[in-house]
Amino acid sequence: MPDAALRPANLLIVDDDPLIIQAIARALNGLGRLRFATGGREALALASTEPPDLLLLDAQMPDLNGLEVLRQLRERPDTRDLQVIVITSQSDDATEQAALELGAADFLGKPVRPAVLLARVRTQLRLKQALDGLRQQATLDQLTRCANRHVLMEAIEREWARALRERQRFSLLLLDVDHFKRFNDRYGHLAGDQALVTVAEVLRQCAGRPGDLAARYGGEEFAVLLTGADREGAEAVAQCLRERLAARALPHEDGVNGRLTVSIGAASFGPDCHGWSDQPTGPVPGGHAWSANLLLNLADQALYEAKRRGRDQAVF
Ligand code: GH3
Ligand code: MG
Ligand code: MG
Ligand code: MG
Repeated sequence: MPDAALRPANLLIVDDDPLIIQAIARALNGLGRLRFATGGREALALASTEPPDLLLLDAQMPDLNGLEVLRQLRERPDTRDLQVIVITSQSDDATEQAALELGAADFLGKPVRPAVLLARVRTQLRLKQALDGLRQQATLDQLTRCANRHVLMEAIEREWARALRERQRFSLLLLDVDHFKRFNDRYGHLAGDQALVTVAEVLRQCAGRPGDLAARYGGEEFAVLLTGADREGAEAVAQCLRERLAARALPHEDGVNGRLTVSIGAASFGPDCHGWSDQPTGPVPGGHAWSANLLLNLADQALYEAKRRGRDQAVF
């Protein structure tokens, strides 16, 4: 029976017996894209290159058994939260308990009963879909689809710790739309919202490398976190932002030169920075929250200076 509320899903079916894979695939036909693996190592590789919505995992496999696969998945950040159903011919309590303790969502015995399997898979996909929705709400800004402030703060803390550990540097740009109150006053709040969406699009275009993060910091302020970027790298991104926004040519009669513009303040952190050697390299009691605030403060001072110098510019 088709399930209108269920979006097409991405499923990974893992069993060392191709006949069982066939039987499972037949039962789940129509749910979306099905991928297959006949061993534990292949399963790990496929799951980390493209994490599926749901993994159906055979417990007994010669190369790497299912529970070991599950344990390794839980250790990797990109597959830590994978939804997994363990399927086994060895339906003893110890295996079931171990699977559940490793976070398996469900546990099924063989032989596979197609209708029951389908019902249980549908249940898990519904849960996954609901969870994805909640995750998006908790991490994305509704209007611009950029990461929200909470995600930004956590990312800065992570990046700071990594910079210390790997003796790397990173940069932060803080960006504020110029005379945006006047823009709203003249063109209306809806046009203002649309302008913010455009700024966010430009942000994503210029900060598109893996590790870059574009976030809405608040109101008409955005931030860009640039992994591994020094001052020159940050300057290049700031220039990209200002050029691409200029190319969109949003009129702003009460703005700078008749166009919607932004001011940018930048801050970097790296081994040559003042105070670097005083930084604790291990885990910090209470976390790294202070680091995010420190860097944001520095970027904010530079932003203030950009405003003071007449807006429509970046200060480093
Ligand atoms: P400055 O160049 O000094 O930054 O001037 P400004 O007018 O941009 O700064 P100010 O902080 O005075 O005003 C920010 C404005 O941004 C006021 C607020 O109504 C508007 N704003 C904040 N969030 C939103 C939003 O989500 N949508 C719209 N349309 N406007 C917003
Ligand atoms: Mg097997
Ligand atoms: Mg502002
Ligand atoms: Mg502003």
